[in-house]
Amino acid sequence: MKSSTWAIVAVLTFGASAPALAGSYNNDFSSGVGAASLRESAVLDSGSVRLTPNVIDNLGSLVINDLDPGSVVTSFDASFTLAIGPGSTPPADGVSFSFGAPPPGTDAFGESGTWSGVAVVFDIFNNGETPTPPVIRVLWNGVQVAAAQGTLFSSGAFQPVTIHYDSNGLDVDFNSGGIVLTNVALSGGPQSGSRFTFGARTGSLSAEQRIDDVAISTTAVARARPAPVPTLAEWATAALAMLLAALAAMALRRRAVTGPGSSRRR
Ligand SMILES: [Ca+2]
Ligand SMILES: [Ca+2]
Repeated sequence: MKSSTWAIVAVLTFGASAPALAGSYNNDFSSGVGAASLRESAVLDSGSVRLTPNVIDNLGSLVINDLDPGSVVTSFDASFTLAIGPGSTPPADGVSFSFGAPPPGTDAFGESGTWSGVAVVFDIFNNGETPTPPVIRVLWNGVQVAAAQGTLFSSGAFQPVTIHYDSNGLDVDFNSGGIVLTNVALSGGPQSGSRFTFGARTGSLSAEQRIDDVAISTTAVARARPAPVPTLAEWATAALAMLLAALAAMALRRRAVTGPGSSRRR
């Protein structure tokens, strides 16, 4: 059999596998936010994104466009730097990194993240959370699934954050080992249409809250399963059925012309 025939047989027998897709967003915010949008109090300022100023009652978000339209993200790597401060005493309220569905329209959101999906919450003010802030909390569809306490306020210095997700779960590293969470399970994984976002809020107390040097890369697979490819046996069965039908039609035609029951002889 020729190699091209073997290739066709292989595809018919085993089906074509879905190709891996990939998306990315990289920005040092020296000249705009790129394929993303700023909401409410968030502004491009001094080469970074200032999500909130050190002023009470502010809400600001950066929403990155869908990196993998129509696909499901199966793993991602995100890194950025986070600066919290100056602020009031105590400072409030915190910053979120999310991969989920942001509110529709242009509404901003704060430290609790998007309405669905995963949110990594850098919570600097105690609203009664457990454990007590300052704490990094991981929310999955709004439910806390992991948390680790540590210092988050940095008096305005940028500190590195890395976040990794794959089939083993979510890993978070704040300030090069300062606060670490590993293999946090996200049951069911991200949904198609999820977007990477940052949010921050101030209330009756405040803090300046900034992000910079955002780098995100994904791997993804197509959401819709391709139509099943018939197997070789199914092709053979279909071909045999067509052949039998053709033979039966020919036999009937012959009987109609020459057979004893032919209407021509009546
Ligand atoms: Ca920058
Ligand atoms: Ca809080």
